[in-house]
Amino acid sequence: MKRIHPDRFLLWAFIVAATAFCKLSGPAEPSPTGVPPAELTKWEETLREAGASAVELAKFEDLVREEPPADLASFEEYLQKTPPLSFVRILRSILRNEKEAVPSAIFPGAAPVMPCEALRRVSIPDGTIDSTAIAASDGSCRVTATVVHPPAHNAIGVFIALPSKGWNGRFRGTGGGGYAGGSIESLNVPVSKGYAVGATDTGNKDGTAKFALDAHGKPAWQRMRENAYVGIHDMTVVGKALTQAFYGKAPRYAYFVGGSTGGRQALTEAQRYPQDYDGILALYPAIARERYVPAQLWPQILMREANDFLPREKREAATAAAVKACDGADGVIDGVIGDPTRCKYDPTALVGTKVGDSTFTVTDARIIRGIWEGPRAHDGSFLWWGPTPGTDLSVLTDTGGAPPMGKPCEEGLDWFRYFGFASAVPTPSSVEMIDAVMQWVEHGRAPERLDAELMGNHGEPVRTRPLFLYPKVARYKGIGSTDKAVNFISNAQAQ
Ligand SMILES: [Ca+2]
Repeated sequence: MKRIHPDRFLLWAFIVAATAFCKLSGPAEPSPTGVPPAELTKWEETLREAGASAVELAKFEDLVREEPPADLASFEEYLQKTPPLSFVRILRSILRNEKEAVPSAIFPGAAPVMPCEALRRVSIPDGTIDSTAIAASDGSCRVTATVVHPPAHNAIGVFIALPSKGWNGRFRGTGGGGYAGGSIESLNVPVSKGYAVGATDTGNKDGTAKFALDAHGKPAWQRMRENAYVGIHDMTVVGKALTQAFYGKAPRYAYFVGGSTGGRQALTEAQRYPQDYDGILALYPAIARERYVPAQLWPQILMREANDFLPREKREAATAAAVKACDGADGVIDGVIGDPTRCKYDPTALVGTKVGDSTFTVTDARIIRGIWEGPRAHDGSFLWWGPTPGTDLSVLTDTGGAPPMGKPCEEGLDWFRYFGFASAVPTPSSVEMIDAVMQWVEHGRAPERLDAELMGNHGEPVRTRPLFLYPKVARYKGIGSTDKAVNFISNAQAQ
């Protein structure tokens, strides 16, 4: 089974998606079976130079240690292709998410009403309990179950963790990443915060896309449905039943938290099984895969059709010009465009400018405009969105060699790199967002704003910035540090 470290949705999704993408263009390299100590030291030295602290390096070692040997090749490839600073930011994000608070107990003093092993006898719809065990690491009761549905009878694995003490009265479902439905590892952080928590492999045991075809190469529709939404619902039903049996009380609230594939699972849960959860946090949902994955190739198509492969200097010049033109619209010149969707900069302004060894041409400007606009059909109709002006285009439009040629595989890798951490833009932590969802569900207070943070070299925020409900955006008050959220208001307040 594909393993995912808790709160590693992003990192994991990058690796799987990048690997899957690259496999389109060439055969995979065989996997090594471990990381030699000298190599590990080399990686750590690189990360230290990029500003990683001792705590962050320790977390990195944990990640490497927990990575199954079969996945190390893609992990290594990811490390080599990711700018070290981006990887350090991922480590910071993981550490930040582990700081989630323990919510107040809804049933103070609630305790198990039966031993963990007695859960073997609980009956669950369409399934069986396979095992129960007390986890040595945290003392929680761990249950594995299998759910099957006719006519295919695929085995959907369900993993549940129940705190032996300090249950906070809530159930939490967790989602997956890439093609994997979820993993046992994602139980660890929530159960340590007192949640009864569940995960599922959705029947996709190896975490690849192979499940989509049957042994005869035909679409395996039932397995696809189980991976898409049935498995998450099954996990939720089983998780709630076991929680009720173990504590003698149903959970008062249920939450689902997922990012990437987990974010897509979160949205589809809300649509198909609205009774399952009281609150759902859908982080960076990877929806419409059949459109966004091909859309990554659009810049390469534009360059190939024009036979004009833009060197890095031209892409960077266009990005820098867009940032320069639109940066101030949010009231502060800080290299961040507050609302890039409203940036209407036209790169035609660069035509004739000397960039590196060449001159920016009309064709270059047309390609940049087309990239920002996004894929369009032959008749000009909309297919998908492009990256907004100001996006680092090196990530989407990679070229190499002399004369320069397109590098689609790199582009695919970099797309995922871009979505995560390639920029210096502050992001809200999932910890804060989970709290916002709980405040909304349990106290009826919907979030008006979230405070985003950019983490510094020692794990504390170096820049905070409010995020408002769209279409509101943050505006600088004009006084005080531009690195402090308190000095920003929404554009609606400013008017
Ligand atoms: Ca700005």
